[in-house]
Amino acid sequence: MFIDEARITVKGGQGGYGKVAFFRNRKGPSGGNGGKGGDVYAVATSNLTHLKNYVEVFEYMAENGEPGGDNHKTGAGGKDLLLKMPIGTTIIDTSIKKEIVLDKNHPKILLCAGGQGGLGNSAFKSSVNQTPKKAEVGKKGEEKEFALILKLIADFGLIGLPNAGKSSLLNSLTAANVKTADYPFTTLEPNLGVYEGKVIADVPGLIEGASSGKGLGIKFLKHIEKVNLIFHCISVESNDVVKEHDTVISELANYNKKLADKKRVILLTKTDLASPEEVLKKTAVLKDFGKDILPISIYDEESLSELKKIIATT
Ligand SMILES: Nc1nc2c(ncn2[C@@H]2O[C@H](COP(=O)(O)OP(=O)(O)OP(=O)(O)O)[C@@H](O)[C@H]2O)c(=O)[nH]1
Ligand SMILES: [Mg+2]
Repeated sequence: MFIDEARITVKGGQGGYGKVAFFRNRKGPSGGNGGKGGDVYAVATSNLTHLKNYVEVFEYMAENGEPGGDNHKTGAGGKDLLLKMPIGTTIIDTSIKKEIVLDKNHPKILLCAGGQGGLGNSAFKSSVNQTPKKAEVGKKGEEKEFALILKLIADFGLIGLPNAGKSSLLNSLTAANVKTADYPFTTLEPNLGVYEGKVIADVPGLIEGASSGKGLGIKFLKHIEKVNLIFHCISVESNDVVKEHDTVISELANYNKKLADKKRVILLTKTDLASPEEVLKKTAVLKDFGKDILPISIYDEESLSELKKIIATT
């Protein structure tokens, strides 16, 4: 399970000043009310899988309302601030310990209301005071502290040797934008992405001996223990796809036999780099290891839609 936590301070915008103004020749007050301060909302998005933004920036405030104008004109309201958070985020108001989960039933939650605008002097006109010089300051917006907690369980796991193209696939399938590069161990920590509400985990590459601490080790495999299906990525560039297959599976088994026995689909990756004959040959060889083999390339939309179909129907 991936757990992410953050603590943020949120403020609604302050209401605008009420205005003191008079019609020409002082025939009466004309000052309008200040505009309302903006509200702050949490809004669910399925594109995000982490709270990193809220660890980096932890103070948020909506826009203030504009002051009132002449001719009874009310000031413009401050813009609401919408904080996008991953669907499934638990939001806890720390002062009252009230918690609510951002989900399909609650996709938009008011965190802090903006303050009401101050009354302009027009509002204070009375039988005894035809020319009031009084106006109000806008009310302050609410200010609260929230704890955010996100717990995600991966539905699918991408595994394979370093450089097999795991992260590139995650980027192609989801809105994740993780680093990919043409050298081993580009990925140092597991990454998550979401496709159609399903969580896909990309874990660092496994090498021979990973279970005894080589490379980045295997501790991150705990994050894919609960997946429904493993995608085992093997690059078409590999000279010995069988050896590559066995190396990774034996490391999985050393970590946890059950994980090695989990349902798997082998993805023969980067097929654009080989001739169709070579792709066919390597696909045939890998058929011995499972009935589901999918040749794939991030540059071949058709192959990606096949993969998306598997994800959508699993
Ligand atoms: N031509 C081609 N290159 C690809 C494809 N998929 C990935 N690559 C390239 O292969 C290299 C490795 O890709 P990554 O996605 O970083 O591989 P990884 O399995 O995540 O690697 P580690 O994080 O090191 O374990 C990068 O240079 C990618 O641009 C593909 O379908 N076609
Ligand atoms: Mg990677």
